[in-house]
Amino acid sequence: SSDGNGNGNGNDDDRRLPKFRYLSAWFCPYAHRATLALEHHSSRVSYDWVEALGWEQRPDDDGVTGTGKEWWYHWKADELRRSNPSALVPTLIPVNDETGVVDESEAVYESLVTIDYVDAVSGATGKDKLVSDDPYQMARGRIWSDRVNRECCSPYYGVLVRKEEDERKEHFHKLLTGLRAFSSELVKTSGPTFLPDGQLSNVDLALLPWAYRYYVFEHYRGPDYAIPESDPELDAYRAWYDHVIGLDSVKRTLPDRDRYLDHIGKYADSSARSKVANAVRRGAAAHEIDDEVDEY
Ligand SMILES: N[C@@H](CCC(=O)N[C@@H](CS)C(=O)NCC(=O)O)C(=O)O
Repeated sequence: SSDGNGNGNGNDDDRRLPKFRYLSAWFCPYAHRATLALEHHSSRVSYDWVEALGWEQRPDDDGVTGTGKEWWYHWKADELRRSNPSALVPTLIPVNDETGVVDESEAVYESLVTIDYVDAVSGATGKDKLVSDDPYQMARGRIWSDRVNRECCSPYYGVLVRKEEDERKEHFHKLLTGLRAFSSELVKTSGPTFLPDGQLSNVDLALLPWAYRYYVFEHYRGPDYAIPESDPELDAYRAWYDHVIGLDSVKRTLPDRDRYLDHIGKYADSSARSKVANAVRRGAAAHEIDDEVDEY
């Protein structure tokens, strides 16, 4: 299993492990959540990475972008269209261990759901779990994965896709407010992770792909869009970031920074066409994709 990006667990002796075809895209932060869960549990689940989405440039005949170039998703694997009604990555398709039969009728998608699902099938126990056994912590984790998704992940696209400076600023401030809220929530536990005692969780994995990608703001939007280095309200967030980004299971999932910068430039100059980009252009949030309206 390989995506050309160093991912894939390459586990040969995996006959007894739950197995998946993992429909992904190297650049996609939503898919990155699933990758992080799969790699956290790499000794307990097995997967074949399938690069299922890519870019293709098409001419901007109608002058839609104002940039003279328009980019569309290059292609989507047929497998992705068949198995996920929204045809989005990440999508996990179970493979029968004994027969090798691929069961597309039991595909699992929506990145936040894939984390919990991988955790459940992994059979992990105790502190290895990404979803706490403790009912309060489980509920708190659900509240906060949704919240970071809305407040720290979705505004990322507003900063990049919106064309007016005041709109970009508004999304950036929303994101900083979300990060400060997350930071003060972190202080409630012993840290540095969201759950007590350094246990990694679905909340950490929900935010991490975007936290890793915030560097693109400064490049495309200037120094005012850097996440402040010395803001006491972000101290816990900083400690959290330094910890999670250094974990071995995380390090092997990180896309190359320059390659990603180039990729996301298509959002930053508004020439990208995708469901997320289209939703954000019409003024909706990235978590509010509408399959009918945002189809391209
Ligand atoms: N809500 C979805 C969003 C996933 C998503 O938007 N993935 C993008 C790639 S980053 C995609 O598949 N885009 C294809 C398209 O826009 O049609 C999730 O959390 O999994």
